[in-house]
Formats: sequence, C-alpha cells, structure tokens
Amino acid sequence: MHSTEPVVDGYTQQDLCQAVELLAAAEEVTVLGHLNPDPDAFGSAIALGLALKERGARVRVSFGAPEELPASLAVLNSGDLFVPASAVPATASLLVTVDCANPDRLAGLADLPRSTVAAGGQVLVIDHHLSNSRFGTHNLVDVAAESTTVIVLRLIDALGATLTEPLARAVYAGLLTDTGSFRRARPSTHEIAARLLAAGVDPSATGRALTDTHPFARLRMLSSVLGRAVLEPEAARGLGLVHTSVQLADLVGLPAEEAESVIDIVRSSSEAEVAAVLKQAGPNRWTGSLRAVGRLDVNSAASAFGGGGHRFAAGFTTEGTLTEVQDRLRAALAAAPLV
Ligand SMILES: [Mn+2]
Repeated sequence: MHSTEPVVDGYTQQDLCQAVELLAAAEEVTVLGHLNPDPDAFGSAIALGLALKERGARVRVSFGAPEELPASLAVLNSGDLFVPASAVPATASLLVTVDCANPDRLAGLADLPRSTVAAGGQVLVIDHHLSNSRFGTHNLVDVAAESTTVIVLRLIDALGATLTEPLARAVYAGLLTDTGSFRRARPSTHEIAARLLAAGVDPSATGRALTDTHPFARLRMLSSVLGRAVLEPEAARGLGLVHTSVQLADLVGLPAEEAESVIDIVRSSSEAEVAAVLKQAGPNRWTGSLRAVGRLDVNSAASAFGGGGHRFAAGFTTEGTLTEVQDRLRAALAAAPLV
C-alpha cells in the first residue's frame, strides 16, 4: 500500500493512503469549494461530506461566496451539510478544499488554510487544476482527472463508504459538467458514469436541474449580452477571438450565477478558437472566463492576470476599465502558446 509509485499524475499511492488516514480519523471536518461554486466544487464537497458523515464525523460544507446556495446547486444539497461562509469557524482540526487551485479561490475564507495550520490542524487539498499551488499539508492533485469529484470518488472507495444515490448524484454532477456533458470523456469516464447510474442517479433530472433551468429574466440578459458580442478574426494569434461582457446592469433582478452560462453560448462561434466573457464584479473589477477549442493554451493567458485553470478552460479576476481589460486580454492571447 505504501509505495511511492505514482498511481496517477501528480500524487502517489502513499499520498492517497495518508489522505484516507487523515479523513478516517477526523471527528470534525470543514469542506470548502471555490467561490461561486460550480457543480464540480459543490458536488465534490457534498460527496465527501456525506461519506464522512456516514462514518460519524461532524461535517460542514461551504464556500467563500456567495452566502446563499446558488439555486442551480440545490439538486446536490443533501445531508444538511451546507452552512453559509459566515458560519464557518476560523480554524478546523481538518480543513479540506475541493476544486480550488489556490487559497484566493476561497474568497472571504482565504485565510483558513493558514489559520488552520497555525492552530495545529491539517489541510487536505483535492483538485485537478493545472494551476494548483499545492497549498495544503496534504495534496491530492491529479490534473488528468476529469473532475475533482472523480478524485473524491477514489477517496470514498478507499474509505469503504456506501455509494448512496445522493452521494453518486453529487459525483455525477462534477463529471457531467467538467467533461462538457461527456464530450471530453475517456472509456473509463463512462465506466465511472455507469457505476453512478447503477447507484440510482437520474441523468435526465440531474442534468436539467444543473444546466437547463434558468429564470425567465435570463432571456433579456442574454439579449443584451449577446447583442454586444464581437468577433476578432486576427486576435488569438490569428485563430480568432469572440468576446462579450456581462455588466452589472445586465444582471439586475438575476442571481450572479446566471452570468456563468454565457460563455457556453459565446464559445459556440465557429470562427473563433478562443471565447472570452468579462463579467463585471464591481465598477472597475472584472472576472474573465476563457475557453479554447483545442489549439491555444488559455491557462497561460489567464496566468498573465494571476489566474489559471486548465489548458482549454481558465479564468481570472482583474481591475481596470472594460477597454483596458480587453486590451490586456488581446495581448495575453497573442502571447499564449499553441498546443
Ligand atoms: Mn473542476
């Protein structure tokens, strides 16, 4: 069991054993996903939380922002584990972060890894982002994993936890969304999905709740946002860039999470290798989402802003006017390496 032979990219069998020992011994655990959680972040936290709760641990699941659980994630919220960020204590004997590349992704809870270690606790980092800074006392980072929920499932199996339907649904949610609805799937991805469906997951109801259900007011928001989309064929090293912005005025009467689905519409433009959506987070503050079809490394472009992610899907937060951020984005994409 305790060989140092790598089982997968980024961590060894020994790393996995140590993480299992840490989780198996834990009596009280705080599990945090990244801010503005997606189904992989929240699904990973809930799946792990349910497995630890079954073992008798006291578990809380949270994320740095927003305070409320986004409506689209309610379908994953099992086991009464979620608490708002304001109810998370400043230290934990065991802190687990899931799908977070660095402490900044914890937003208002970004100091917890440091304060937990200072108080003698342990920090387990579970992630699949290329840009992960391995900020835990223990790190399970596998950049080849389809989703963070897949790494969590390996831990759940090693703990001998029961694959109940709510737990399987949470794992499935991350797998579904992080593979682009199984477009980026290997044969083994479908073997994992088969196990989850056999555990009782309803793929139609789960998929619809996670990605195909929005408030009516989103249609008007899309109308303005898509109406100002711009195609720049010469940008992104001549491979083409399509971009737009979601401004604060567009989101009046809508939860901020509704901005997250815009990138999936913008990226469908056949003339552009790269799609970008700049979401306004304050008067001069922007969060960017970048997607590439498969020829340009947008993780590298995002890192020019201090962000990161995966080669073909990355993000960043930055300050400036919209025009300034757009100019810096063009420059970052012009310098991004081809794959
Ligand atoms: Mn993920």
